Amino acid sequence: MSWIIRESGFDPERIAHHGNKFMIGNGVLGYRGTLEEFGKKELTATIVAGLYDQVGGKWREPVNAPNGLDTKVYWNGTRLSVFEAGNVAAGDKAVNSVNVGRELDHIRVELVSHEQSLDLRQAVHRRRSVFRTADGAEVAITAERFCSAARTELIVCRFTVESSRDGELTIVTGINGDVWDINGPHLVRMESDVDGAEGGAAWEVVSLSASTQELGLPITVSEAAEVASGGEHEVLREELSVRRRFHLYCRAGEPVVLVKTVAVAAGLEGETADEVRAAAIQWAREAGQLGYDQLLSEHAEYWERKWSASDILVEGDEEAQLALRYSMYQLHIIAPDRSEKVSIPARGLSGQVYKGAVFWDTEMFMLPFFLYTQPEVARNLMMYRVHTLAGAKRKAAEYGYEGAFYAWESQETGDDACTLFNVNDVFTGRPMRTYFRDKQVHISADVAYGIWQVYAFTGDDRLLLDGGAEVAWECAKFFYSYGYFNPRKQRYEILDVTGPDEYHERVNNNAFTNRMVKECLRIALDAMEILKRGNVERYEQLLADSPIQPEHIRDMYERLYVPEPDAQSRLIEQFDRYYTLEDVTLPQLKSLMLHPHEYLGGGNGLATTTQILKQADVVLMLHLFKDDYNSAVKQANWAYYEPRTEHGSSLSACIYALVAADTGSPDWGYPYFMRTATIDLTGDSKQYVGDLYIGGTHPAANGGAWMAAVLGFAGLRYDGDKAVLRPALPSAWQAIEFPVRLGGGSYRIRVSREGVTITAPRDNPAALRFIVGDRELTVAPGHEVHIA
Ligand code: IFM
Repeated sequence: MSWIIRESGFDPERIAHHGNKFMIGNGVLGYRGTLEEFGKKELTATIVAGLYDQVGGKWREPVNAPNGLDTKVYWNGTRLSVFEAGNVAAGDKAVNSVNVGRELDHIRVELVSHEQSLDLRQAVHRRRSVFRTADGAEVAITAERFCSAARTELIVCRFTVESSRDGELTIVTGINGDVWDINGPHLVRMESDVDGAEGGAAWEVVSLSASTQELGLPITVSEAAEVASGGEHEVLREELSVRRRFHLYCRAGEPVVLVKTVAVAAGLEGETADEVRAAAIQWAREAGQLGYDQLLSEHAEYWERKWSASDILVEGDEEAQLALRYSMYQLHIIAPDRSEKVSIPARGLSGQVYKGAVFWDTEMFMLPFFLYTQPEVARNLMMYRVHTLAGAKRKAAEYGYEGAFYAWESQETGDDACTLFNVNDVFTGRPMRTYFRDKQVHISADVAYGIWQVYAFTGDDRLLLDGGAEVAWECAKFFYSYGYFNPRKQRYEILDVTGPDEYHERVNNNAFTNRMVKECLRIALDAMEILKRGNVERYEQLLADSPIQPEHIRDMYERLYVPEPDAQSRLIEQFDRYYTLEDVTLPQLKSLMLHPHEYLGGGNGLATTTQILKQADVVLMLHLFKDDYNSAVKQANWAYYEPRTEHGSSLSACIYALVAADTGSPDWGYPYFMRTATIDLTGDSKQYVGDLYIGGTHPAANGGAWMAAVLGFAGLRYDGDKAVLRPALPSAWQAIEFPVRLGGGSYRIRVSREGVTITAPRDNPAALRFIVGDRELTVAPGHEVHIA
């Protein structure tokens, strides 16, 4: 069963895509899948979770740390680089992919072969490039790297050069502070230093230290490097870099091995610059002393645990198998498994796109994967919302509302990084007024929903007592102050909002938003009861002096309008007067586009006056509240909205897969599942909105792939009390098998064409009730149950 993602040949046009596809990470650091000789033009990036900066009035975004893997190789004085090989040949950017394996007499270096791969099982990135040099030597560069899961401050790289002839080898390696920035430069006062005798001691550590512009936070990247076969070296210090130049004599067939241990430390918890620097030096040196094999083995142990908690087997569909595993890999490398101060940004740790901000993507699309496989990570994700409550309260106050209005684009404080002009018009270059920040109020309900999911799923009220109940309560207060009581209809309404479908801004009574608000109000009331029992003092503090009391929230809950399915058509109108919009087909609408990147929403967008929607909206509601709607309603709405959905957001396809499976049509859902699961493998997603670059990884789609497979095709649901399985396998699948954590116990579930098998290990704390089809059964610790 495959665990390897591989690409052969070098194509400069695919550098940005491969940077995403071959990402490595450990939840604290993300390192793009670029090559060691690459620099800022190739979008090399080392992203530190939770470290943001703003330069002047530009967009606030994550800091790209100095690149500690920067390495260049020279053979008898000639540089070996996938670029140099092609550029010397013809100066044509595309030439390298064509030249692989071809002899050209006018070039000094030929790229004989090139391969980049990712071992998903151990989260190790590899590259191998073979060059033929002017003296006829074949020189192979092999490098492997990982972001240590055991030591989250560390990136480790083993770099090997082997030649078919003797020759002079020079390796220049170190830390490059001249980094790619979208709205930078973020790092100032850059200084290099060398700890340990220069050119002497084996564990001499070089460092590059700087501080961020806005908050003056210190950051240091330190590197210990060792070449096993010795040789001489000197330290090269420049304004924005520190490197070592190793001079070696390379004998034919005898590999030269360089091991680099790179530590990245940032003062996120108030550490001083000296403390940060000292820590980075110590981490890099200690890791260097441990050696590559030891570091890899402790890292691999962590990954073994991650996979044993989550790996899915799909029988009969190799492509789906690999894509699903890859989707989970992408989630694992960005999961904050040791911190509750950060959550997962919409582009993971793949760069500065979308300001490195956390959206509703986390709660609605990623949380389920963690809930069912590593509930402790799910708790961390929601604790991030507890820690950023103050920012959400500031935002509500700024708009004149009560309670907590969570940031549409949230960074480390919870203040909103989303700007009022978030897209530029491609025709005029002018910023367009968008209402993501002001009007996507459903974000506060999504946060409350996520908190309740963790509580209901784990049965553990600590999250609620540790601030979760307060978050839900403040969100409910926000909606009470935002809502409108319609005296004529004697009901509360939610007016002037943008639902998930961002092409229709400032609409009234968006069905999804109203239903989510109702859920938020219910959650707040229940959560406050739990708080009252667990911490009456805090409960009373929250209500003291508050103009909004539980009876107000209850009244709104009972009388809030949620659009219902029409009795005849069974359709739910997406928002008031949606049906009056022009009913064009998607191809008709697209045929009117004058620019491939023009924004279809906003004041003047082509979709705004039509029924074309950007992403699943009503259909998402049908998935989240599946018990409220019968199959006929789900089918009717799926059939109506599906041809009208552009899937312009990577959050859309998985929802259509889920609802198709739910209504017993998994083969309708399968193409949507594949689209979701392969998004970061194919790179087939929008790269621009207006002139805004939005490339990067797609964690929400990665989470959506897991949801479609496990919650959709295997049909699993757990409500904190019982698990329900209603499988609907796509034709291509013979079986799906996966581990889950339910109610504090571990289970292995296999759904095949022959039946369902559930296995519980002996050390599970208690038995659990399952409903499979129309059968009800209990799976006790140490038992395996098969239902034909
Ligand atoms: O959160 C999404 C939104 O729903 C659509 N635009 C992109 C955002 C980040 O993924």
